[in-house]
Amino acid sequence: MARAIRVGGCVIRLLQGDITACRTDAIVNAANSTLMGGGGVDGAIHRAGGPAIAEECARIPAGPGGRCPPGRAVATGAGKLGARFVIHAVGPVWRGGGEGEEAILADAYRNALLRAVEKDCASVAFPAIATGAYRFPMESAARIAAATVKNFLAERRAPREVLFVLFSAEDLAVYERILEPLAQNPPTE
Ligand code: AR6
Repeated sequence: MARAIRVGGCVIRLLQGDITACRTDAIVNAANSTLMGGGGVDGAIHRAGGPAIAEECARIPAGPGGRCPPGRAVATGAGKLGARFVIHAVGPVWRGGGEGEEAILADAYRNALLRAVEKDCASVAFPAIATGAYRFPMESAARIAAATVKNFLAERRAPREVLFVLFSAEDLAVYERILEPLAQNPPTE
């Protein structure tokens, strides 16, 4: 099963665990539009990173769609985390798939990658955005995540390393299955 694939000189890797332990340049947060924290991975990131992250989020001006509407992403510092930045990306709430959820999820990944490139990040860790409280089906979310990241890396050749960090062995297995056919040129290490 594929745990890593190469794309345009970059690598996509799969890991199981807690994303707050990642020492990548950036950690992506599955946030909500208020950017004021919540449960799931968002709660874990704010707890581990400390209050500096929420303080910085609070200074981001809120528009009609909140500080960060679904599909968008904003970068802040990472407080006490081992990363340099947290990139807060907001996924769609799953409402059956007829409300543009797939396109919004792809936008969230693309915009998070754009923020990472702007901040010169060589490595970025993603959780499975929208697959928890927002109920996006894991299989379809994994396909969108893998395809969007792969296309971005093929075109931009950055960031050099993208990790997908899955909380459960079951979710990791879904990603492994989806990455497998994309692994035409697996790394040798
Ligand atoms: N490390 C890696 N993955 C995790 C972790 C962790 N520490 N904790 C949870 N996951 P969710 P969403 C996985 O609910 O669906 C929040 O309240 C989890 O198993 O965190 O985008 C926000 O404030 C799941 O696969 O995010 C928003 O209101 C994935 O992370 C809302 O939830 C995403 O689950 C966002 O919902």
